[in-house]
Amino acid sequence: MKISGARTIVCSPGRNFVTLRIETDEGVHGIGDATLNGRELGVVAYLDEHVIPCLVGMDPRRIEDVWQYLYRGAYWRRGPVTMRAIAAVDMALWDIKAKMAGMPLYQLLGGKSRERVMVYGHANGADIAETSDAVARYIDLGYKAVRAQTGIPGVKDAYGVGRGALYYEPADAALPSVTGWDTAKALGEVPRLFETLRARFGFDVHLLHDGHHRYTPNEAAQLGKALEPFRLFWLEDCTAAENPEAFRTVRRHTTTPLAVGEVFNTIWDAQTLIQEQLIDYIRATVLGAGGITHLRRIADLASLYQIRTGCHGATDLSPVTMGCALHFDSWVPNFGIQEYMRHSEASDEVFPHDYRFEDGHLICGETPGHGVEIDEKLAARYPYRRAFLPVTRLADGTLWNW
Ligand code: EZ4
Ligand code: CO
Repeated sequence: MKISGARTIVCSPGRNFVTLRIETDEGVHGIGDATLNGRELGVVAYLDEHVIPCLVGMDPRRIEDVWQYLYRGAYWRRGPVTMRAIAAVDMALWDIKAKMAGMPLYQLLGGKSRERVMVYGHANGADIAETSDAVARYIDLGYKAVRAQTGIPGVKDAYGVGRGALYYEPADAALPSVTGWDTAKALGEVPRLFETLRARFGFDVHLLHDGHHRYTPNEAAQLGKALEPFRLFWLEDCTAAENPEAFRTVRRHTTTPLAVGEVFNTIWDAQTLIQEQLIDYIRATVLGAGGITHLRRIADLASLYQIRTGCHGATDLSPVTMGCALHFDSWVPNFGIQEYMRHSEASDEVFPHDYRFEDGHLICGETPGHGVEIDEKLAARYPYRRAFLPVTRLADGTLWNW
């Protein structure tokens, strides 16, 4: 059996997506997601010029060998572009293998460890009252877990504050828009947000918060400590993780559970955080971290230390990644939670899928493969439009972590 061809498909049904379609000489095809928010065409060029020509003629059943070929064989390892290209190939090959087996993908991973996958939604508002109402809407929809972000008085567009109730996409402009930040104000406002939410909703709903790399280790420790009475499910990306040792400071000072890893590409990014038990949840994704083949290794390492998974699941990944993630989540023994930011209706139509939302959970389908396809005719109606993530500047003009 041979790979007879492959091509990238770029479309923008509400936002940009890069999709890889792999064909085989036996007529079975596979679909993978290669979307890198705000840098989409970098991955398209990498796939078209440097991956697809090598794939043609390879045996699509040798998923592991193809992975090693693209990772070791490139000499230039790791990085968001390379690892998303590898992830797209990996997703498509698992799709092909599962279709050939006539099984939903989770069966090939070892079968289901759970019936359904708990997800969390994104509640946000311009201030605490608005965010609190947004949390209420998610609870009404059946969500058991909600991430809450609030605007901060006097700060322009603090992280996570979107437009629209269920749909929030930060990559929204043809040139990066400029947002503001003020750590001192956030350290007062964020604990007030969670105090308000616990007073209104009690402790039965899981609450999460994303610091989006904005605090120094000491500030992150202060935030974690201040949030302890409100028993968060997790505090995400409380400080930047390029230097994983920074988390020793945070860990020493707070028992608030910590989650990190949506920007991680490989197991090496997560190694110190996991082995020193500096985090509680690893947020690496199928798309970001080299596909199912590699994410499985990260999850297995994490399982040795009782660290659980919490796959990134914002709209910057297509329903193809969400489909793969749900098969992975249904299998992975050390599952924690799955992020679920709803796609726009147009995105859902372009990517027909068989997973469904029910009572605060997502349930993967039984279709052979990962259960997600692309309607290319429809996709062609939504051409690519350049879109950047914002940048952040402090009041004095200093560029900060977005
Ligand atoms: O900012 O997906 O936890 N979720 C997040 C996301 C990211 C965007 C970047 O593309 O931090 O909202
Ligand atoms: Co995040």
